[in-house]
Amino acid sequence: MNTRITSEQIAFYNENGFLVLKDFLTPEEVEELRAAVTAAVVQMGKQKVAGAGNQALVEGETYYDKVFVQRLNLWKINPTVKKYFLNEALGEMLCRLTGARGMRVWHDQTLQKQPWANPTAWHLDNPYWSFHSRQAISIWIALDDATLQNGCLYYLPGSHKLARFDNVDIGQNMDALFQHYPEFRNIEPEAAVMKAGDAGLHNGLTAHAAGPNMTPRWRRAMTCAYMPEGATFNGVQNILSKEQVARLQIGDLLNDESQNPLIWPKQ
Ligand SMILES: O=C(O)CCC(=O)C(=O)O
Ligand SMILES: [Fe+2]
Repeated sequence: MNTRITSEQIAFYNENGFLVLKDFLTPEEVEELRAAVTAAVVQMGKQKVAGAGNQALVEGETYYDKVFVQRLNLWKINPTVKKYFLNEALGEMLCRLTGARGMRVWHDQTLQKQPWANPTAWHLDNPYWSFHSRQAISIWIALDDATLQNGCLYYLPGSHKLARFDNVDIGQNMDALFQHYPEFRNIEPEAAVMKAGDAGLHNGLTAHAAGPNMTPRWRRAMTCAYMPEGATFNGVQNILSKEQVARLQIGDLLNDESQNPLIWPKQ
């Protein structure tokens, strides 16, 4: 895992709200991570979120189920996934990019576009989550080559600076976000074509999307969203179980090590 970044890359990330890292993983590492993700997905069956209290949410046959196969919090059941995403050096890199003093896992997720998958509509991530922060960041690692044909990501440069925290309920329409943010309409999207092992980083408020998969092969990715240390509960349930939400008040520090482990700095 190559977590070295230059000050130019940090400046690019802060200006544009995203950054693509070539050869983030070696070919051996991609193979190891891909195998671990595959095993975890098989282990989970139709259950979408790993861990106790999450049995109810299962995959169905809706439009959204055909955007991608989505399985979350694989780190809780797979030590290899945990090794990659709860990695100290990665946490330090994310802090350098965002300026946060510490980083916690929010949730990981594998997003696997099946052959002929629907497109991923334009959206912002952070408004879905149980905290609000301009320093939230996600890493998206390509497990297969991601191309214009099979549904690579697209980012809207600079959109993180204009975005707000209110959630736009994204449905099937690719353009729903632009109705809410007319100021995004003139921004030229940046396609993030990647080789397996390359990684994209995006701010939790950067608008992003992906095309459909127009190939008979899978486009698999493994991603993880990170929450800066010090973030507090905003009342949104998202990935938290009912039991966890019942114990939280708005404004409480989100620092449960079993749900949101601190990956940097290590105590
Ligand atoms: O992989 C995709 O199609 C969408 C990725 C995404 O929305 C994310 O990583 O936040
Ligand atoms: Fe997203």
